Amino acid sequence: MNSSEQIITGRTESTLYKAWLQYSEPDSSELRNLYKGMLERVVVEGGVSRIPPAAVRELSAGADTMLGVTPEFMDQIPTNGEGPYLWICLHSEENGYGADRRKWETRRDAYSLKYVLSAKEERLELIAASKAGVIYGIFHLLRGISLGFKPAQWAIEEHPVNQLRMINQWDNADGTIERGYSGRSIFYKDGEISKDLDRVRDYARLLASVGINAISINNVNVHEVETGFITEEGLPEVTRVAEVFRDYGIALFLSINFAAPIAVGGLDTADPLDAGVREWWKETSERIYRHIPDFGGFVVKADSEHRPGPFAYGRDHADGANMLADSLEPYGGLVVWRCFVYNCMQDWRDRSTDRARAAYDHFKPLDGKFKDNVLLQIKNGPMDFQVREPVSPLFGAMRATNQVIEFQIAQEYTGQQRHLCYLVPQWKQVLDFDTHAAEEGKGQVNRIVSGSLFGMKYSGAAAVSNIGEDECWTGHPLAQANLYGYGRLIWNPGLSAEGIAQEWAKLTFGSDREVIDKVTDMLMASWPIYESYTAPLGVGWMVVPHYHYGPDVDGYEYSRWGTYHFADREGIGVDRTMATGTGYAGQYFSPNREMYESLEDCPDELLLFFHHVPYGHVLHSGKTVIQHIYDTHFSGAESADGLRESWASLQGRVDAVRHKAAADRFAEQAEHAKHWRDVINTYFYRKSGVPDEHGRTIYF
Ligand code: GCV
Repeated sequence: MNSSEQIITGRTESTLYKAWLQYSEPDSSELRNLYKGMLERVVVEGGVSRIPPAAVRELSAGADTMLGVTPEFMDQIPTNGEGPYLWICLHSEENGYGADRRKWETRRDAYSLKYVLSAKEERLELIAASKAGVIYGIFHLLRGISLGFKPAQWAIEEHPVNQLRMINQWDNADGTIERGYSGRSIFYKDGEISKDLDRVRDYARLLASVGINAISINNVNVHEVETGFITEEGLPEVTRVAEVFRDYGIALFLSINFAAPIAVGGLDTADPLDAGVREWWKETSERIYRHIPDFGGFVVKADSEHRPGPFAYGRDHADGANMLADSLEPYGGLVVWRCFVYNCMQDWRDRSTDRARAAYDHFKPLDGKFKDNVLLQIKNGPMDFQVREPVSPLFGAMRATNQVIEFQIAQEYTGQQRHLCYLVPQWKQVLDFDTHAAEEGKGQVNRIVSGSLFGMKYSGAAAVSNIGEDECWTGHPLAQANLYGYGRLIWNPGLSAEGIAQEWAKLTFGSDREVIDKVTDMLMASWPIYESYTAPLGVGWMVVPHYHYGPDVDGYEYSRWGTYHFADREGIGVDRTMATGTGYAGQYFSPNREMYESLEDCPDELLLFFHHVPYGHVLHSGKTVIQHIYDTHFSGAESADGLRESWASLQGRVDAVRHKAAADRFAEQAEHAKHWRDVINTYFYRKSGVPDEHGRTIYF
């Protein structure tokens, strides 16, 4: 067995499985020779035992796969003076870094990679601030070699912008995954944690390679078995998973059931102000840290979609979160408390309740009441991961509360990994959005979630994972780009979505320029394409209830979920203005609130989120709403077919296994986009009676 096989523990051969860790060699023979020499001799300051075994394994595997060399690790600079070498130094506490630094400190994850050429020697220096920093640095080094970095490009100083860079698994102990589109769970089998964690280890490698440092391993809807993970019986199994992630610098979190004191603690209440309940959580946290000393903390969905929470006892979210935070505080643990709280039993006849308002209305009044180690996790938009939503107005509204942004890598409403929808441009747009919570140019969401705007103690991002047991991890082979892109973007929100796509394409498919360019173009076009043939102009939903794949325009219209479009024969859209609607627009800072309030200034792509307009309303584009709907649905379905054709043209340039796997998905997308086109166009033609200006086929 060679060293790369020792690392890729699941399936050794498949290009689908290796994702972006293919490690293809650099094109130029000059670079190959340089890096071969460099990776053959690795000097570790203080000895190889100073750096994490995972870093040693990854470096060995990468050097072997990419360049066919086996590194020799040494303590001393080679005295024979011949040839280049890699020098790794882990800063010690005396140098200002090290163990006593806060676990979630961004500088703790820092590293530099520098090429040094002098008369005496030629070396590449990796200097890291912590063990995790060494791992990140090694992955960066291998990525750079594979991307064909020239020596002069190694003048890199890196540290992440966000402290908490988290993944949320929505996996259940029975092996299913809520909103999972890539097969069954890699974590659980038959009601328990999988005996074989090899695949979990390979997942940890993928995550660490893009800088992820935290993971919650069970669904936020915590069922019976998972409620018991925090008991003496449950913890030894959870500990096995924590060990796998610890190796790669990733802290383990658990989603907890707020009613656990009743469900597994034998108490008759879960009231956060009850002394017995508080004591129970204290004992529970003490027990967890006995098993997992570097446990990250709890993720909590409470009083949301029928999950238990403090409301049952007349308490608020701060009471609930602070009780848990008290119990974790002695160990440095965090409470990540989700803000996805709304009335999911709404009466559609009641036009005064607006689900979009809910998170702000619930949490804004509690600003400043949460303990230091509580972070509020806020979905990027006010509804639920639609293809287009405004940014949640909660960002910026709370100046004294730690905040984490929540994205969904899983494509619940964006094609479920059967359609291509590269979401990094959407996330980037959200992070770049200026909330105007601070003076001109300083109120961007990324400055709020990084903690820099309000000087918060903890901050960062979390995202719902898109992986499962599928050979390619993500259902659609190109959906791997979303997982990769999430990690890269939250490490550095300054990166461009296109740059990330290009980097991913090259690492994944090798250096064929045509493949890289075409895949990058397809990824970049995919979100607008998906938007164009689905729900129009920001109105959202229009999907098959519960399942969320495929069109059903009125599927949620008369339901209890608070997700309506109000289409009638005259027009469509939700009036969320302050003047005549639900007042939601007023939750934004000026001038955003005025922009959304005004029919003239509201951006076209969000028009129907904020306004109810007649079909003849003219957009900034010069088209009427109804003609826009027809045009985008015709062109969207054509473009989806264009994706299929683009991919087909790469046959022979991408290996057959990956080509076939993605081709099947593109064929489904092209067909399904036509279905979307026809359902939406027919629906609006029937409602409005307005024909298409261009006389194209609309089924009546
Ligand atoms: C985990 C949406 C999804 C649910 C999910 C929920 C949440 O409503 O459809 O499956 O539950 O969001 O984020 O908690």
